[in-house]
Amino acid sequence: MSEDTIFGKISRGELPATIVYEDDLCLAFRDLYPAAPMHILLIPRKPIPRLCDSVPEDQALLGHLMLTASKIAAQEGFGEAYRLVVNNGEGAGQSVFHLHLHIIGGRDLHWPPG
Ligand code: D5M
Repeated sequence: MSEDTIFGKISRGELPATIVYEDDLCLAFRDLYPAAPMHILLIPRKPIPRLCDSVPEDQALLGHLMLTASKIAAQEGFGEAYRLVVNNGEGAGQSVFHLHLHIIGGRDLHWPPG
């Protein structure tokens, strides 16, 4: 699992992305292959490969991601019905090994997910 992923490159400005939010700790951009009409990815700048690789020192960062996701959902007009998804590991569908939150909305979301 390399630390340098496409999301690391986007974070450093080496690959293009449609960025909708950024601060010192994280940035958010539109998913290139949206699973719903509204689909944004929120990543920490720190290259944590999977959620399960996070450590107690990441507590404030993880909290910041959750609060920022809520802020982005409001800013981008998701309304009150949206979903946050973290795929942890290949078996769960993770394909980019740089922690990211999917913010998904703009259509009816069913449960359980596939
Ligand atoms: O989610 C990885 C997500 O990353 C998936 O929804 C496609 C998206 N993706 C892949 N490459 C790009 C680029 N270059 N820009 C924006 N979005 C991208 P996972 O949970 O790992 O399956």
